[in-house]
Amino acid sequence: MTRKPCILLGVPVQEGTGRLGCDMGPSAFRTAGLAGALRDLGYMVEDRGNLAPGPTRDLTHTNGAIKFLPEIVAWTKTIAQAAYEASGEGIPIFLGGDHSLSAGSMTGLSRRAAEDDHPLFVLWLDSHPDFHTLDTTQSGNLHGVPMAYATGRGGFDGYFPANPVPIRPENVCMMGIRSVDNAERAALATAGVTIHDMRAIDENGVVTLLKAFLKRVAAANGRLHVSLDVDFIDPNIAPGVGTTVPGGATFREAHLIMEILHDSGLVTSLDLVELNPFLDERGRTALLMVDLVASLMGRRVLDRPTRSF
Ligand code: NNH
Ligand code: MN
Ligand code: MN
Ligand code: MN
Repeated sequence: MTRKPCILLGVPVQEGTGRLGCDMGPSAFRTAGLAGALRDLGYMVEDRGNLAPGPTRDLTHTNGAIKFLPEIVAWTKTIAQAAYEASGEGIPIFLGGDHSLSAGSMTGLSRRAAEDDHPLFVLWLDSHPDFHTLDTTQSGNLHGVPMAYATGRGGFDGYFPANPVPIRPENVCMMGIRSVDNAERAALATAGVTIHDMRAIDENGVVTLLKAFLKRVAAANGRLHVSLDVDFIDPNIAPGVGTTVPGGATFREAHLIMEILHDSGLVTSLDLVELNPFLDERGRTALLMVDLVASLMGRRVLDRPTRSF
């Protein structure tokens, strides 16, 4: 069986968060052994090093809270192009960097998927929906907007690059949500995005919720992008992130999600975001993330027949 190569793309963007440190994320993923873990599973791995943003242009917005708009716009352009190119060659894995990088990855991947006649679906694993527009963000941190941009919500025109193939909100499933701002809550009420907050996970378990979504992806012959924000996981086991939110996914829930995703055979790309090595403890968050990627890509405890989902 020939498998597609894994293409590692470092994205040391940190201007989308309120604090420094995410620029060291790609380096920490490499130090934690990501490429080796993938090679051990039999993948060809091509590490393309780190991307760099293009030139910035002056941009001002009426929402004075917004921080680093020119920088994030420049990054988004670069990342979208890299995502478009890499997804034609293999399985792109974006090593963040803060979650603003997903504005670029999702739009580039969606463009590629549409050209290949597949709809793009997104599994969003995060404590936050990141569904602010430029007009509604109050923190001004642009890691809070990528999902709104990628799904084609208004207000990005003239600032962010054109998004040629907006992702259908119906094709997005969020899990782990437990911190939502008022403007996001209002927008999500009618957007059509599937949202499983922590309560839904507690009441139903991750298996039922995830399998229902994967069935939809398979039925639509879709491609599946997974966007994994470190703060999806409980901060007790994943402290290396700027925005810790208590009550997150356990080690077992996170691994189970990864294993089921692998069994589905649907995942075609991955974002690993918000790792802040400066806040980590002896690399444990980076190592946990690498472990989760290994499960997603096929590491298993025992051989078992691949179960349908
Ligand atoms: N919703 C908040 C904001 O927009 C927090 C976003 N922070 C994240 N997102 N870490 O995943 O500022
Ligand atoms: Mn996020
Ligand atoms: Mn095809
Ligand atoms: Mn988050």
